[in-house]
Amino acid sequence: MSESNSAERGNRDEEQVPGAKVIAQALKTQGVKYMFGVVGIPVTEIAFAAQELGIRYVGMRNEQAACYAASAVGYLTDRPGVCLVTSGPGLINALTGMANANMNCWPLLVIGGSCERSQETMGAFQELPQVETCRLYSKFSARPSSIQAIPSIIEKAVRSSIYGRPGACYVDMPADIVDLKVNVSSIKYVECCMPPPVSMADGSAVCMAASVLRNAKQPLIIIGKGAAYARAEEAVWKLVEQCKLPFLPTPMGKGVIPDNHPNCVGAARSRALQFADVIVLFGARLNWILHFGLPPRFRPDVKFIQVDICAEELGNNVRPAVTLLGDINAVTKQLLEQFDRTPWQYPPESKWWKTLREKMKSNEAVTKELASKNSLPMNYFTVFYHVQEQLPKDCFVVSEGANTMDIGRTVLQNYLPRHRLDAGTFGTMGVGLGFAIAAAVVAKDRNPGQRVICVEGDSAFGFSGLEVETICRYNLPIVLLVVNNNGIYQGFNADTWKEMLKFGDATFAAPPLSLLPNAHYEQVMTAFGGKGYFVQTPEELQKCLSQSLADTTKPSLINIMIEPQATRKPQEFHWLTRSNI
Ligand SMILES: Cc1ncc(C[n+]2csc(CCOP(=O)(O)OP(=O)(O)O)c2C)c(N)n1
Ligand SMILES: [Mg+2]
Repeated sequence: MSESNSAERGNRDEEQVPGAKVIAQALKTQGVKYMFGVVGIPVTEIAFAAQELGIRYVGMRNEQAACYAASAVGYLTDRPGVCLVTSGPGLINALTGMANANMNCWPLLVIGGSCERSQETMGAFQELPQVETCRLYSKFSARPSSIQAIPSIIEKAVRSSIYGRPGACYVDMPADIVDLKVNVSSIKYVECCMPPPVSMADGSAVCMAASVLRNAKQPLIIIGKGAAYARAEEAVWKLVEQCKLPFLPTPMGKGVIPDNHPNCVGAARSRALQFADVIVLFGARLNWILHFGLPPRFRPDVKFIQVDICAEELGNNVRPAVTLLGDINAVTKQLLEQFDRTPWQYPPESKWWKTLREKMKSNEAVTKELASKNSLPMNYFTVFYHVQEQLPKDCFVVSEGANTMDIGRTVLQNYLPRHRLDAGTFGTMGVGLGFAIAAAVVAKDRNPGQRVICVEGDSAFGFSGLEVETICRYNLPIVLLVVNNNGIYQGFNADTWKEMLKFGDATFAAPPLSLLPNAHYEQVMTAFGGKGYFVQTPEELQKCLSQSLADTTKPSLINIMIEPQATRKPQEFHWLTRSNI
């Protein structure tokens, strides 16, 4: 080696790197592309360092929404988004997002700054036992023992978030580690973790599942968001068509096969669940959303074939007839092999199909009738009918609220997998704007021109309403619809509200469900330079929606006034509907 070369090498060894840069480089090495957060001591430098390395940083207005956004990126891209939060209250604000991600089985990596280690237990600024705090809401919660340990801890956190059943992970970064500078050469980056290994089900269980399905008299396929996450759309679609089976998506399973597919029995959901004798669950859990798989919503003798990535899920609440443990895409292909070898089709002229078709027809007729009512103020069905008319087929639909989400889900169609994001398994209000921001940021990168429609109840909107500023700051392609009934589930019109206040102070007189009548939520959007509309009639809604969709230069918010006492159509089963969340 020449003298000048060795001198150069010596200088490089002396080059110092701060912890913040090591963290950013380790994240980049693990394939992280998106970071959402709120900066503060000691994490601000991490956000700068991430941007320098080409990781997109989206500054949000509250850690809760930032965490929802990061988790949605995980679901959409199958690499965890990072939520960067400051110590103490910043981290605590992110806990709902971690819990929500874990409940939804979405990968997420939260990085929390924390106080200097030498000040722990002394009453340091924003001091909190953060690793312990996060343990309950994550798969993995740890702190690197030194700056040199950062790359391996981050690799482990990213890997844990996507391997097995995906979920939230937490890495704690004390201020002294973030700020410490060490020689570049003392840091060894760990190679990007391998993609999750693809596990397959036991061959004899696959044979048994095929045989149970062949003998079904009233079969049903249920497609959950686990199938969406596993990118199993092609295989599940093929199975449904090849075997001519009726299918039902769970809320976020919508779009794995398009909602307008002739085999979709979503419009006869209760009937399909109640009378199916064999049900294949593709990444759908028998939790409250599926009424625990128990009577009276299901037959007592229903045979479940459970396909899931997580062994601990198998057998929850009901003893399944067959369990297929493995990657949903790979296992569905195994099932397809069985039906390729010995072809089988469920007879399309069966009584079961007839029952389901009749029920769908009658349910659709009731929905249509409600939608066609032209009395004012509008009802939910009229609103969603007009929205559905204009919805671009490839748009993301984000939704939350009680009636708004429940009714909207039945009318608004999804045609693509992973294009519906809602309050999910945890029933969390406040996720909508964060999810919409995540979808819009990903869409900008992957599919420019794609729109995000975010359908919010007026209460749901309030939880993270100021993220409208974030939407405007980054000029994201989002159309926000606030379905405004002046309340939570139901509200009151301005006259009734005024009358009620005559009975005393609002803290006693106003029903807990009520919100301020005729609130002008659209002004939140105009305050930050976006387009805002206040609509009261179907014609105004049609016009403003087409203007909003046509204007790709600005986000917009349409505040849609509806009848405050409007509800769902009569239900066969009232208990444990989605409105109870
Ligand atoms: C974090 C959180 N807080 C409270 C609730 C209880 N909750 C369920 S739905 C809902 C809001 C429903 O009202 P809105 O969004 O206006 O929809 P609507 O039913 O009126 O259409 C609330 C507060 C919840 N699910 N999550
Ligand atoms: Mg409401």
